[in-house]
Amino acid sequence: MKKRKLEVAVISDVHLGTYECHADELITYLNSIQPAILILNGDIVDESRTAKDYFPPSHIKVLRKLLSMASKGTEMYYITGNHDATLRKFSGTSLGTMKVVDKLVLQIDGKLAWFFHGDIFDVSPQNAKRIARLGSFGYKLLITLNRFGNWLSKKRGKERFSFSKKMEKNTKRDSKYMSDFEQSAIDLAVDKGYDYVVCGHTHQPKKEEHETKNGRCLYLNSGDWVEHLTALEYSFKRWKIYKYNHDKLSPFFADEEIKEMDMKELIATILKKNKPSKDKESID
Ligand SMILES: [Mn+2]
Repeated sequence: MKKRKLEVAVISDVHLGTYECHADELITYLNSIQPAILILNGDIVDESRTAKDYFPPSHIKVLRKLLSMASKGTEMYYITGNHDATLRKFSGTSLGTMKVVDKLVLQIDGKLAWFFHGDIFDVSPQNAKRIARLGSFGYKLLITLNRFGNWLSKKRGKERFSFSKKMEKNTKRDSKYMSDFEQSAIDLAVDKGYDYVVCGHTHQPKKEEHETKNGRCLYLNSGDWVEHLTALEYSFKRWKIYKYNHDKLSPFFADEEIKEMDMKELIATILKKNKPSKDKESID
């Protein structure tokens, strides 16, 4: 079966380990593409999930599929989100072809694309923008502030991570929050001279060109695999929102190879392919 060749594919907010995650549809999608670069833009595994023992075979299959793609030469970036924040401890490390980062800058066809999950704006988009202007230090500070918010709500006897959950349930749908989120991302990106700013977190797939007094920027959001089942794809020098429910799929075929491969074998294959990075991400 022919897979669609893509230069870059971006998925986010998969929330593996929750009942709401559409893992089967995601496997079907991943089986239909062959991206040179795959960016996992946060909240792929949901560590704040309520049902701790829920991690069905289809969810494990997604992880295996991702490892298999990495072992077959797809350059992969795992950008941490608020639901997989444990991984932030490993930021800057790499497991062979898979790199764990908090944010990423790639040069694509001469344009600069800035990727980050977007939870740094939970503090308040306006304040976050000011702090994020402090560069790498500001970004780390925002992550710490959000973690402090989670810790505080836990201390007060509330459910763990209720802070971010509350943000996602009530505030994200709030159109003021949404427009502040997008505007802050765009303003920061324009400041830094980036052509594209690519987020997740809001679960709202979007592609929108913005012009500010300081410059232009394309805002992109990969949506989610909970409700919208969307991804971002870059090929033929343009970005496109892929919608599972509307776009034509390459017919599904079972990836027998993955089923047979055992986890240790996969990790060994990835580690063997450990090659020096091209330093593309060191721009910021
Ligand atoms: Mn998130």
